[in-house]
Amino acid sequence: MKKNTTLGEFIINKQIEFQGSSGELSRLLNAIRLAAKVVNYEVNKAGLVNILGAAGETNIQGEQQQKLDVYANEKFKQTLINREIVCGIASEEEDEFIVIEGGNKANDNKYILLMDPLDGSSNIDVNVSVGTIFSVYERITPKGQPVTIEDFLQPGNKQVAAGYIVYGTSTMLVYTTGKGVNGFTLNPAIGTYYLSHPKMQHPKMGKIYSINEANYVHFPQGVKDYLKFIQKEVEDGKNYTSRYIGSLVSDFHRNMIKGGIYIYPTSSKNPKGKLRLLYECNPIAFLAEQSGGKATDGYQRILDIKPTELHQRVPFFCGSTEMVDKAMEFMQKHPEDSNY
Ligand code: AHM
Ligand code: MG
Repeated sequence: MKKNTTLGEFIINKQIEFQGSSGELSRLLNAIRLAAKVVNYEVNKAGLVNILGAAGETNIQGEQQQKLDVYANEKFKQTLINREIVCGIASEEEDEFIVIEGGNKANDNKYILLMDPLDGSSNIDVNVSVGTIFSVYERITPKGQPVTIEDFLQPGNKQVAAGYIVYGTSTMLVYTTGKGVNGFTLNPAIGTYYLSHPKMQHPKMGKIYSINEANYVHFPQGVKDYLKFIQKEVEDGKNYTSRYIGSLVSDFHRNMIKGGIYIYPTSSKNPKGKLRLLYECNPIAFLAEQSGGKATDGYQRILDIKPTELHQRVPFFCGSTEMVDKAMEFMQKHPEDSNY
């Protein structure tokens, strides 16, 4: 496909490739594209208006919500609900999943969507990139009925589509429908996304490692040993560099382009890890694999984990295949840490 293809054109062209497609997924992607533009506009002017700071609410994980988290959550929800495009939504900012009714038609919709509307939101105050992450599944419950928790607790290998928007120096929308990963950059002057990164490929090996090393003493032995291994490699003249933004989408996006590993392990502070399986790790893992990378919990493939809770946390090792394999070698020497 031509490099200056717009996201709208791309979605239409891709729909033609799916024989007998009803266009529902295309409409869903278009709704995300629209909501992302509105959120982007708001995120961009965050420093100009008095919109920063905590909204005074606490989400289910006991974290203070920033105003823009709430805004992004509402925008995505509103767009999807108004367009009657999905039958259910789950969000990091909502304790329970949302059943979309609004007449029989909505209940006939095929897809559910899970999202982290504004990930890395603690970075907003300091003008550092944040992102939206989304994950799409086909419903399990029959059409015409309200969705249930069963629809949301599907393993990541059942995802139909996943992606993120990174609100960075440029705003990009990156997504997959299981046929590779493509990245689109927003031209803010005209509000159009252009295909800027076709068929994104995760380098098999990289130089970057991304981990919050301040938690070192709390890490499992396998992670400590992997970090010691990197230090030894550096001593031997190999080239590594540590890069950690603390904004998963940005850290992953950079590593996918340049090659690297992102690790958020279990720790005595976060015994199950910090990141959420359903709307952070699964979509990122799908993108990682679709671009030739790898994502595990240190022992097993993220996409094969059968979720048990909506807001479940999981340790996350993601990025260049050879680096993830190496980290897993160290983890596997400590099988006791796989029972988190
Ligand atoms: P959030 O969903 O509350 O924003 O938390 C998720 C973020 C990730 O984007 C990031 O990689 C991680 O938390 C950083 O955590 P830490 O500050 O503990 O290193
Ligand atoms: Mg998050």
